[in-house]
Amino acid sequence: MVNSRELILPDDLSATVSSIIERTAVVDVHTHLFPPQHTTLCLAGLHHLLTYHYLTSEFLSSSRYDPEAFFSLPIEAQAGRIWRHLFVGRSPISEAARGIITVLSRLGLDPNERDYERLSRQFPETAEPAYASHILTMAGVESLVMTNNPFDEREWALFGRSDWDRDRYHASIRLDDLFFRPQTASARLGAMGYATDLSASGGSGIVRFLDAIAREAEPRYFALSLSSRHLTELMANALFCDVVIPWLAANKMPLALMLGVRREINPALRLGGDGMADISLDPLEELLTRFPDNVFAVTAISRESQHRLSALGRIFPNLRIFGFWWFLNQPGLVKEGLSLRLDLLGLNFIAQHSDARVLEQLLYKWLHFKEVLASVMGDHYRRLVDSGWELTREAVARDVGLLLSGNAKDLLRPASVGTEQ
Ligand code: FIX
Ligand code: ZN
Repeated sequence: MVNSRELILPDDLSATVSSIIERTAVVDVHTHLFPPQHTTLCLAGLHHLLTYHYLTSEFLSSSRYDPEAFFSLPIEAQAGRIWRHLFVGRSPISEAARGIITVLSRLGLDPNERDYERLSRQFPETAEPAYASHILTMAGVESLVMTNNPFDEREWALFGRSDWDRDRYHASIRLDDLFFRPQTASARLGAMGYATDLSASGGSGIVRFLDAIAREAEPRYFALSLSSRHLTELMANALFCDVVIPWLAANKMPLALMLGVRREINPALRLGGDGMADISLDPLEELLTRFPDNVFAVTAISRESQHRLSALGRIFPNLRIFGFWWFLNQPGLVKEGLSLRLDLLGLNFIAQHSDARVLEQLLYKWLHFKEVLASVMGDHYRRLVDSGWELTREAVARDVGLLLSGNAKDLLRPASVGTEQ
């Protein structure tokens, strides 16, 4: 029997769950953000918010504006056109468009200002460290994980600097180029002094490379974004199965798999032209079975994959499910998916990642997600209480803490790389 003073009264349940969720700090396991010290890659401000690829593709597909002509405009002209078409000519009803309205409101600006030049003059034009830290704090983001491509020299330069906060900005190493753009990877490996034939001498070159980049970046995981067909191909790829997977296991380094993307289905739209692919989770099931000593953090993009993914999460201890990715990150689908995950997995998943590319997106992505989480958790707790369970504030805070940060911290525990294998 729980001390009755700590119990949440039925009438207070929804409000209590909402306020606990609102105040709980999050660990954001997947973003495309960079620390503000990396001035060329850290994106912030209204022009970048409005030219987010979710919005450029919504604009280009609904306005029929010529993509090439659009992308040749300066960024402020692109942003102005998007504003006038999606925010003045119609209501900003899509999730990405509503996100802009949430950001403006949270920053104390008037989202009903129709004149883009006037609006953009009011928007903070800074990406200074103090401003970035203020935005993270406002968004309730305790720490976040970047996406770091070791084959992109400009991005990788970050790790040559020591003036940024490694406790708040964690690295993750994206291996897409290694497996899906081998020519780019080989060229860069050659430039860094590694053998360009990756499988040469049983993969010892790539092991040296993995050791070196992991020591430099101190990543919390390695990652691939891919389709199920790609994953099937990887299961027959010696570099993947005999070199990379054993290296990850030996170094206790998780591999994040972001499943279901098909790149460049409409290249004219640039990043906004990437789409969704096939949905079979057969190769994932095989991977989880074949490599029980590896930890796989998985998110899948399609609604159709969610049921089986959750079932796999209950069956395989080496699978950590995270977030609602990209085309799936829409309030209706998140609501359905969260409810399914809570029903099948209890509290054993990482509730969300933001995928933010522009600093201030953290403000809307986490707020919108927390609204849905509060409603779904509220319903689940109500059913539990109706069944006779005594619920306390402490229990809710503990559970929400697991979903928003505890399970993420467990995945992101630092590994020490480079020790004898
Ligand atoms: O591969 C990824 O990490 C994707 O999230 C991105 O490629 C995609 O462009 C994106 O920003 C989705 O939200
Ligand atoms: Zn991403």
